[in-house]
Amino acid sequence: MHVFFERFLSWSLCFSFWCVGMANAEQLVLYPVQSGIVSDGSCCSPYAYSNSADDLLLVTGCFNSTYGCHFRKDYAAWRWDMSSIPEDAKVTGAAMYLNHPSPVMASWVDIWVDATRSSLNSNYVSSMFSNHDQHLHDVSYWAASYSFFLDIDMVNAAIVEGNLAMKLGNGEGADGVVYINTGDDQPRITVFYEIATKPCPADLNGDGIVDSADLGIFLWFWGSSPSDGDFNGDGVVDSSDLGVLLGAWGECP
Ligand SMILES: [Ca+2]
Ligand SMILES: [Ca+2]
Repeated sequence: MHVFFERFLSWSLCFSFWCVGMANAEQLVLYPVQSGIVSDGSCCSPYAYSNSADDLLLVTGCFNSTYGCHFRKDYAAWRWDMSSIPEDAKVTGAAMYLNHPSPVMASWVDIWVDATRSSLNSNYVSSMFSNHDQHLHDVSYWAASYSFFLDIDMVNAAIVEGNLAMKLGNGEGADGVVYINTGDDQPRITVFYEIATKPCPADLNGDGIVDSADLGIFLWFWGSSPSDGDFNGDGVVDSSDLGVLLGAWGECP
């Protein structure tokens, strides 16, 4: 309903001002498509652990415990598929949100984020130490959640590359297992973006003028639901859209 309202508002303005270029505001919440624990092999008292979602990762079941291995002995990593965001989207903001089942005192946590074409694997996750697009150093918090803004240039690159990856070093006080949550509690990205609307949508053949050629194309769409002829965005091409086309008759502004 919210998106419809924004589109309606956008189109209403479009009609009033002879279709100057407008943009529709959109947002998407993305959950990881791959995750796992990466061990550097130095944990002093490993716990057994397996994660069926991370078969490409080197999973050795090595966790910090409250009194065991501290100081970044293990790392958690995730990958998000960014392909659901259109490549022509103009990203206006993006945030990463980490959730924990209970408040966590986390100190000296390091976070590396990277736009990539790669799936997670041991070599790639290891390379993120020196090859990344954003690095949060010595993060500290005491809460059930933590969030931070993602670099917009990196998010744009990730949309082109196809993936965004994150690696998190446990630091001290934050047991690694708290980061590997499931379902809605997984680390998630909210991306805010805009999609530019066509300045002259009724010009269906793109020749700079709305005339009988466009009307012919439009009538071909009649009764169906192609987005090109559905000027008011209600999902069907009908007389309402015909009114828009006739109202825009003539040269495009
Ligand atoms: Ca035309
Ligand atoms: Ca319509």
